[in-house]
Amino acid sequence: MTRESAEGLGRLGLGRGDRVLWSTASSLPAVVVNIAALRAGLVVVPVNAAYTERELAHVVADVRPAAAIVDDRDRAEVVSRVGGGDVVVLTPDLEIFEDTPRAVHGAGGASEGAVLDAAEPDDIALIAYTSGTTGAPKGAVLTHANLLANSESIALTWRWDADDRLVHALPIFHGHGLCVGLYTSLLAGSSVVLLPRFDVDAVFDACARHEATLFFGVPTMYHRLAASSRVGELGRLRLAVSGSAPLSAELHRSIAASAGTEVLERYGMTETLMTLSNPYDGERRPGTVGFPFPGVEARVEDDGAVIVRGPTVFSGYWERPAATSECFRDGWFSTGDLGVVEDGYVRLLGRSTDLIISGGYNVYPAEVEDVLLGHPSVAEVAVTSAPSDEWGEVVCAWVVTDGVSPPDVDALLAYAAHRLAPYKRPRRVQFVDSLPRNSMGKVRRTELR
Ligand code: MCA
Ligand code: AMP
Repeated sequence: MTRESAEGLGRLGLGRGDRVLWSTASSLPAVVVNIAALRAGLVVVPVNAAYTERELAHVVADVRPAAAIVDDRDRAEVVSRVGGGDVVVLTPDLEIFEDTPRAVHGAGGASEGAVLDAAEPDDIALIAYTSGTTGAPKGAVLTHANLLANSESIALTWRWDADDRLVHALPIFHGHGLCVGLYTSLLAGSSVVLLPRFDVDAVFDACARHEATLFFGVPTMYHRLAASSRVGELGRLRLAVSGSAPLSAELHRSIAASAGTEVLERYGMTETLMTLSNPYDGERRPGTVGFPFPGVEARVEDDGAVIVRGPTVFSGYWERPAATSECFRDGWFSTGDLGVVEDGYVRLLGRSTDLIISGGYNVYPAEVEDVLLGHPSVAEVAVTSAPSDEWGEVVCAWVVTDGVSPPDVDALLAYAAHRLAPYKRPRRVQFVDSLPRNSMGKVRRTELR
């Protein structure tokens, strides 16, 4: 299937190094075309399918794709318009959307019988967009060697083999669902039950019906699974893994008590892929992310900064040399996370940046603030997080109005909804007379939290 799909991409004129934006819900054709593109030496650019026009347009303008694979007409239209009419816009089945070009003016690629899998280890495989502290998402450039190192070390550490079966309910366009879930399943030769979205009963049903051995989730998913009367069914799995956000020690222990399974918590980032994991054998210590994966080195510096180095770490941000050099020192990548080491286990303590993690998705306050400031009645705004049992953190906005228009939460949220993906939208809006600032004029966020 992936050969046919790769040949289809080649016939459109796509060739090695061409960038293909890929933004779809979970489906088999979407997975097939992703693998086909990698086999043909194309660069896949995964994009969250919940992005609004503003967010999608930023990626299109930044990465300048030759083609895009999307599964709805609205996104097809945005890509085509922002791409200046040069982008071939396709469904995952490689049907061309109306009013978009029918061929790429490029080098041309895999025609029938062409050699696939010719990419070199240092060729770019993915450009994965991740929010920067400046508010504008940057593309993390990951090579084939990065993806392979990631999947090899995961498979080794978690004893993943061809007999395994993963119930996959994560979005496929982020590192967790794509590089950990899908690519490692393929490397291990195991099987995947791909669910269209996360739903508690659908997960338990799929685990039972397909005799699954593996489930991976973000803590919000475990929170919901733990609240179900069926939580004990998690105990039938060989391994349940949590990542992307902190799993509370309390939730870890409650699942152990009710299902008899110790969730294995691991840590990673889009830029570094997986770097730390609790052990498969031995104590899975609640509230910690364990030890470095094979081949990865990790250190906690005197100021608590977690830095990592190894074959899974990316080569830099797409066309942003300054941002790239800022986060590397002597070959070590500075994660922005803070931690301590206890008996060799790394315990994460928070972030050195203002990043908010809601349900496993990253939200940068600066991006939300920039958007809200665009509303005509907003004079000043600060975005912070509030703790939430279900989501980990939720987004809160503190707003000073222009003093003319009356505060109107609904209008502000409607404005945000047009410009921000659902997980970035404020859950709480508080109108205040002024924002607390230090002598430099910087907002003191800790006072607002
Ligand atoms: C959905 N909503 C959210 C979130 N997700 N709000 C805040 N934070 C979120 N994460 C909105 C919905 O749009 C909806 O808004 C309302 O919340 C309730 O939706 P609900 O149906 O309950 O949510 P859901 O669709 O079930 O989604 C929850 C989820 C999802 C399944 C936990 O957020 C999710 O799939 N998270 C995983 C993210 C992930 O894969 N992160 C990996 C990136 P309204 O009511 O307005 O309609 S990190 C990574 O990849 C690195 C490498 C790593 O370490 O893993
Ligand atoms: P992303 O940039 O979307 O790949 O998210 C990476 C960030 O998610 C990391 O820098 C961490 O802050 C966070 N993260 C990932 N796994 C964990 C974990 N197990 N515990 C706490 N934070 C995590």
